Formats: sequence, C-alpha cells, structure tokens
Amino acid sequence: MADILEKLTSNLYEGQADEVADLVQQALDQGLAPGEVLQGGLIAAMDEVGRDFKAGDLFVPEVLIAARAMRAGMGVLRPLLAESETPSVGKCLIGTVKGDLHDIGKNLVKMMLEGAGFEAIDLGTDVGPAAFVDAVREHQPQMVGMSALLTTTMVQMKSTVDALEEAGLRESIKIMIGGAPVTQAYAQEIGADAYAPDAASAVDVARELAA
Ligand code: B1M
Repeated sequence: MADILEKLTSNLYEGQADEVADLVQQALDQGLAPGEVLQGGLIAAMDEVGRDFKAGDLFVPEVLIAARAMRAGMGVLRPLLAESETPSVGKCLIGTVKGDLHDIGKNLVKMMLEGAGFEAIDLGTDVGPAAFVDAVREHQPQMVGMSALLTTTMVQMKSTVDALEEAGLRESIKIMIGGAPVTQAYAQEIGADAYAPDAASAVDVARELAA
C-alpha cells in the first residue's frame, strides 16, 4: 500500500500526468480510500513541490507540469471524494484584480491551493470589487485571494477590501493578497489579513488563515 503512494508521489513530482491518473486508479483498486490517496499521494507530492519551489530547486514550468499531473489525479479522485464527502480544507475564491490581465502567478497559486486540498474557485482576471462581492455572496468562501502584477492595479485590492466591508462581508472571510508589486506592508495598509510572496508560501498562509 505504502509502495503505491510512494510511486504516486514520485510520478506527480516528475509531472507524469498519465501515470499519476493510472496510479490513483491502482491505489483505489488496491482498496485505499480516496481521502488516503489524496493526502498520502497527491497532496504529499505537491507539498514537496512547494518546498522545493520555495527553496529555488524547482522553477515555474516544473511546478506547472506537476500541477497538471495533480489535476489528472484529481480527475479520477474528484467524483469519489464528492461521494465520500471528504471535506475540503477550506474554500477559497481567487482572482486577478480589475484592469489586470496577468494570470500566470494567480493560476499557480490556485493550483498549489488545490494541491493542498483547498477548493479554489477561480474568478479569472480583471475582476472588479463588485464581482468579488457577488462571488463571496454566491460561494460563501472562508478566504478571498487577490493577485495584482501592476502598480496601477494593486490599488484595486484596497477598493475590493472596502467593497467587502461596505457589503458587510468582511468579517466572514480572510483576505490574502500577492503579486510582484505587493508587499506585507501594503497588505497591512489596506486591511488585508495576509500577504504571500509566492505560490508555496500562499499555501502555508492559507493553512494558517483556515486554522
Ligand atoms: Co506584463 N508587466 N504587462 N504582461 N508582465 C509585468 C508585470 C512588468 C513588471 C514587466 C516590466 O515592465 N518589467 C510590468 C509591470 C510594471 C509595473 O506595474 N510595475 C508589466 C506591464 C507594464 C504590462 C503591460 C502594461 C504592458 C503594456 O501593454 N504596455 C500589460 C498590461 C496588461 C494588463 O494586465 N492590463 C502587460 C501585459 C502582459 C502580457 C499579457 C503580455 C503577459 C501576461 C500573460 C498572462 O499572465 N497570461 C505579461 C507578462 C508575462 C509579464 C511578466 C514578463 C511576467 C509575469 C509572470 O507571469 N511572472 C512581468 C515581468 C516579470 O515579472 N518579470 C510583466 C511569473 C509568475 C509565476 O510570477 O505573477 O509574480 P508572478 O506570481 C508569483 C508571485 O507574485 C505570487 O506567487 C506567484 C508564483 O510564485 N503571487 C501570489 C501572485 N499572485 C498571488 C496571489 C496570492 C499570493 C501570491 O494570494 C492570493
């Protein structure tokens, strides 16, 4: 049993999407529960990817390839997890703010969050404050993540925090922000709960916020 999870972890780390999907099925056929395959195989591997990315031993393309393999594995697991009602670690909305079309970093954060067991709802790019507010009402997440890559659009993060406050939703959610021009000081200045400098740190921060 441990063998198959080890194989799964190493194949995911290497980004072998087809093998990962096969190994997930094999693990299930051997009698492992979907939640065990998720935690001990897929999430364990993405944790390792996150650690190595943070340490500078892996780069963006490798992380994206591993995340694609993660999605292949999740394709097999998702219907079973829904059936067995394995709880997600938390629900997170994520989007790139209004006026900003950069989404590579945001997508990476989303994939890493999913890799860590979060349900991540992607609002896409160019997401205005009103759209964040509507989505919070609709999905009732524990967390909202905003990404901005332009100094001219990061101000939209403040507008969104204000809009959530005005809508009476601020207390029900945690807000994490990130993106190249964003800093911890800026997060404090605009009243966000947290800042993460990269996708792997975003997972650590999300875990803290969800705790
Ligand atoms: Co644009 N662009 N771009 N661009 N672009 C930058 C950001 C820029 C720094 C380039 C430069 O001039 N040196 C500059 C911004 C300058 C500034 O404001 N200070 C810039 C500019 C000016 C522009 C345009 C205005 C150019 C123009 O048209 N004149 C224009 C704006 C369009 C718009 O958004 N309205 C524009 C357009 C584009 C493309 C469309 C061509 C393309 C985007 C494609 C896409 O995303 N689908 C693009 C790209 C690719 C870049 C660079 C080269 C790379 C960005 C990237 O993807 N990095 C960028 C220069 C650079 O950064 N070297 C640049 C890789 C990615 C993995 O990193 O996004 O930082 P990053 O995400 C990291 C962290 O920041 C963090 O985790 C991620 C992974 O570790 N993170 C979060 C991100 N979001 C997070 C959220 C979190 C937590 C962590 O919590 C929720």
